[in-house]
Amino acid sequence: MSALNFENEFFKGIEQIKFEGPGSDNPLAFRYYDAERVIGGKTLKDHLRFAGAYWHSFCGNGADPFGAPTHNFPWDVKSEPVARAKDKMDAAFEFLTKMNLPYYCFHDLDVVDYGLDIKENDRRLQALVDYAKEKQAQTGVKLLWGTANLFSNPRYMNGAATNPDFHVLAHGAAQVKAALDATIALGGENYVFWGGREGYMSLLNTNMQREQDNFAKFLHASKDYARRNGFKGTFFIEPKPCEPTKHQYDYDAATVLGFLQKYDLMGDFKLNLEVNHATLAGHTFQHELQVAADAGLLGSIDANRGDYQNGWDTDQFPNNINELVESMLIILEAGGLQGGGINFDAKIRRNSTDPADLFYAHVGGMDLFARALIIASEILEKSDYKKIRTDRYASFDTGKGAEFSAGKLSLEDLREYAIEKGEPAVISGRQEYMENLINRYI
Ligand code: XUL
Ligand code: CO
Repeated sequence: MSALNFENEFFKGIEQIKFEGPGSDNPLAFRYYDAERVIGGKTLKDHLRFAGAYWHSFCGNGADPFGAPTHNFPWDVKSEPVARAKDKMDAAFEFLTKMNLPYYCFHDLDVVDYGLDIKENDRRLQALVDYAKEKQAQTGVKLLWGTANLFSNPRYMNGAATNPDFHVLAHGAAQVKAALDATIALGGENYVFWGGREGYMSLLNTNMQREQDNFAKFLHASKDYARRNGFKGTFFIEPKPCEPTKHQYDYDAATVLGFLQKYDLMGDFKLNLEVNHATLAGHTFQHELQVAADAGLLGSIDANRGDYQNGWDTDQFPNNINELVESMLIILEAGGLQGGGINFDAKIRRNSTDPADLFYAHVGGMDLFARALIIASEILEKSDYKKIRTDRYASFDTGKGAEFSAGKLSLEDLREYAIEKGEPAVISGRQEYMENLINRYI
């Protein structure tokens, strides 16, 4: 029996995960994630705002295109959908509590099975929202964001908001309405749109302009509905270049920035960036973070990692400290995530079949982010990292460079300057120096 009291306990024999410090060799303890430790005036808990992802951790059963489920969950046995969903929710809140995850995230279809009857689906979701309200009150766990799954049902095979058939789009809207109602009822802090099927498989049968216009109208209608019904949080678009659709409209951060500007959605929408989506788009995660930060759109993160040898979304748990230190540098310099947190959109491997595996995965991910945050904050405070980058652009701070930055020089003025000053000096970019600097602090 756990020290915590769970009536319907699923992870028996696993106690609440505690911080034991870097010297600990307990695989079920934190070595760096000391939730109340203060860094730069804020606790680690408040910086990181970790969330568990309902779909991977409580629904993902290990099935892949070549094989059957390997994760046979004890909460997934009852035949009546609402009763089975309540067992799953018991398991979810037990895990979140034992894991010290302050938040969770879900799609409508994660919490309860949907059929084809909209009103029946709404009734089922409402039953689980009522149940989740109790669970949130008992445990203090909060909803980071809700979303609607507009990609699994066969009707969405040609898209939801970008479907060429208006009738399908309306079904997507019904689902978003219910998911927004659920998010608002549960005090959800944000709402996510990930458009897995919003894009095209072939341009031969696609009117891209019309689909994107429809997508924007759909987002405006969703936003207006949510605002009318009291939603104060942020909407996030989650970019991904492909998979399942060959070309997704929300390709990457820069593409979404252009879309939000074109369709007048900048005030309400920010980005939820995912590591493995960035690498699929041919970018580093750091690149995506920087694009978002520079545009004031750095909202939230889906934490995971890809596999260097694979070209698809493997959604593995994070384990690359260099990648995360560089990421935390960008996040800290941007003043943190705007409204969001760090959601573990990651799944344990198909052959990780012990109940404890889910805990090891999250312990590793949370510790890595905490460690990266501590290191990045030290780099910013103690090293010449910021100064080197500032100094590199010093020529734009005074004299003609400053005049250029202020928009005061013409092309002819620039030519005159080049002639007057002659050939520029060779100045090193010092990349290896910077790489070593990061490694010194790790
Ligand atoms: C898929 C993905 C989604 C979104 C939510 O690649 O990341 O799980 O995070 O729909
Ligand atoms: Co994601």
